[in-house]
Amino acid sequence: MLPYKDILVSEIDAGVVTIRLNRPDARNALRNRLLQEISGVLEQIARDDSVNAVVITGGEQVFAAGADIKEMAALDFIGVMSDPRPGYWRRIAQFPKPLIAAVNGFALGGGCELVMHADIVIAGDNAQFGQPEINLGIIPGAGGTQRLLRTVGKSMAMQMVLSGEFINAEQARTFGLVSEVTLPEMSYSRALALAKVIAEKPPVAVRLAKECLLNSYETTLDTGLKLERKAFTLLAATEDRNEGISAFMEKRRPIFKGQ
Ligand code: CO8
Repeated sequence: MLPYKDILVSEIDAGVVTIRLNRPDARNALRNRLLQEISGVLEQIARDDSVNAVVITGGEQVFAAGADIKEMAALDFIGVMSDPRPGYWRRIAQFPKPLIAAVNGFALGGGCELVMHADIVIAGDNAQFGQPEINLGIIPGAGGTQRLLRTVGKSMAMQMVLSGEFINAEQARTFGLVSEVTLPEMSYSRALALAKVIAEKPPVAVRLAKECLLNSYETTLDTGLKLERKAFTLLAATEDRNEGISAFMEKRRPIFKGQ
């Protein structure tokens, strides 16, 4: 992997790479460079068959404090119009492999939106999630009015976006923003363990399952069911399906090859 400035990227470990946000002095504020690095490394990983899952994490007290307010404050109307950030976010959203977030401390604004780009979220019990953009006279701009509503429902999304108030880890779990709450010192190891479990599964099936699940945001039930059926049928042509079924019959562990 290339050296990065705003993120730390681990070596590949059992098919898993960890991306750690690394701007502690700015509370991991998501300046353009940081988002560009995340989207760039994810694009690289998407093409790398030896990586099957990614963990993204931040610091012990702050996952990410949102967009870099100092950087964005310099942008006028034209600047915001031609901002490259939506392109970075789109590329992160298009990452086809499982992305698991381990979140401790504050995940605010763009930080909370980055969490919502993850497929699974493990939170330390000190985590706090919020969309405080309203306090700056703006609104969320990377999915905070759309993904948040689809995730936590209308009332809680309205409450968070209109009041700017934060919710804690347990509330986030209750409302479906995170799947598990752990002790803060356990959130990363739990996310990594989960990523390793998923990395052992047949990669093509994992990829299609993710695609089908995410499609449920975009389509009607009928269209989603058709897409699911097509993906299900497609998997009948894979060697890994034969291997999975043979291994079950032969009472042994399957060895998946991603084919
Ligand atoms: N952007 C830029 N710098 C930041 C940010 C940020 N989002 N958050 C913190 N910093 C910087 C601080 O300015 C400070 O820098 P310096 O040492 O040079 O003064 C340093 O990080 C440390 O910050 P604190 O002293 O505040 O650290 P604490 O540990 O006391 O508090 C918090 C941590 C609670 C995370 C606090 O820093 C905070 O509330 N940050 C802002 C949170 C926020 O409002 N996020 C939403 C951002 S808005 C967004 O994501 C969407 C678009 C934004 C466009 C803005 C256009 C005007």
